[in-house]
This record gives sequence, C-alpha cells and structure tokens, in this order.
Amino acid sequence: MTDYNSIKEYLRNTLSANRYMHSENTAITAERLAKNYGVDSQKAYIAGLIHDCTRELEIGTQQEMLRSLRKQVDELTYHIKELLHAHTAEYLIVDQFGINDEEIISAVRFHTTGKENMTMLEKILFLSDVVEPSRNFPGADYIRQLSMENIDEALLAAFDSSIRFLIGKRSLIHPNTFIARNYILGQFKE
Ligand code: DGI
Ligand code: FE
Ligand code: FE
Repeated sequence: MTDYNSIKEYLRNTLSANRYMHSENTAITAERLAKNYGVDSQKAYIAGLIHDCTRELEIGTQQEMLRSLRKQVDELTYHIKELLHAHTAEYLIVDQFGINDEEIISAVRFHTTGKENMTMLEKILFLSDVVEPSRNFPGADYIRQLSMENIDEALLAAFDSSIRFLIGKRSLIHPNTFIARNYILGQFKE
C-alpha cells in the first residue's frame, strides 16, 4: 500500500486548501471513531484522507473515469457531481494510490448517501465527513457528541439533517439516503 505521505502530497497538489484540510480532518476523526468502536483505525484514517479525492474534478472528467472503471451508476448519480465523486474516487484510489481494499473502496463509495445495512467502516466514514471539527452547520455539535456515544443514533441524526438540508435547497435527493435511514429505524424496532 502507498504510504500516507505520498497520498497527502498528491491531495495537497490537486485539492483546494480547504478541501485538503477537510480531508485531513475527516481522516483524524475517522481514526478516533474507529478506535472508539474497535474498528481498524488505519483503514479508517486512509478512507477519511482519500474520500473526496475526485470531489473537485469536472463532471465530464468524472464521467470518463467511470467509463474507465467500467462501472455504472443510476441516472441521478451520473448527473450530479456532488453524488458522482463518491463513485469516481475508486479510479484514483486504485490507479493513483495503489489501494485495492474493498472495505475502504465501499466506504468511500457510500460516504455521500449511505446505504442499507452499512458496515462499521462505512458508518464511521459517513459520520466523520459530517462531524469533522470544521463542520459547523446547525446541529453539528449534537451529532459530533452522539457519534462517540451511539453510532446508529448519530447516523440517524446525520441522515435527518442531510435530508432537511437538501429539502431546503429544493435538491433532488438520492433514494439511498432514505433506504439507509429506514434500515437504521427498522433495526431500532427489533
Ligand atoms: O463531499 P463533501 O462536501 O465533503 O460531503 P458529501 O460527500 O457528504 O456531500 C457532498 C454534497 O452533496 C453536499 O453539499 C450535500 C450534497 N448531497 C448529499 N446528498 C445528496 C446531495 N445532493 C443532492 N442533489 N442529492 C443528494 O441526495
Ligand atoms: Fe464527499
Ligand atoms: Fe467530504
């Protein structure tokens, strides 16, 4: 596996300063959450570091990457850059960083929407992205505190917050976020 420093150098050279800082913050937060919940903290750190590696690329460039990956995504994801970057990150993760770990790739792939029946690493990356220290949206502190105490309650609060935010912007909302939220609620009832 490529060492952290060469990955960091690549990201520092290709991302804006703010996005780079967000990536490092997400890595540190993911590492902390992983230690708290007994999950592989090195994997969590790397996943956090690289999760937004294609976030600032043009949508056309990302659509090309997807073709190279021979991957298909749904129509909504294909046309929305904010959703597509989670799926195209795999291109750089494998080709540029030499990382082939399916658990890391899957955590990155679902870091924007969530999904049904998430693994601990998927949950940790999703939440780290939401609660890393520079996030200061209304309710961030509450989810940040909850993330160390009860990961599923924190995840539910994060999905709710994301859905409310997107409704406020009249955005199209990806169904995976609803599916992920329903799944967590279903588990609470069991
Ligand atoms: O990449 P980040 O900004 O760190 O965070 P992210 O990957 O969680 O989300 C990226 C952006 O995408 C954020 O502004 C919220 C937005 N987003 C998340 N889910 C959806 C979405 N946008 C649309 N249109 N639909 C969604 O379902
Ligand atoms: Fe992202
Ligand atoms: Fe992010």
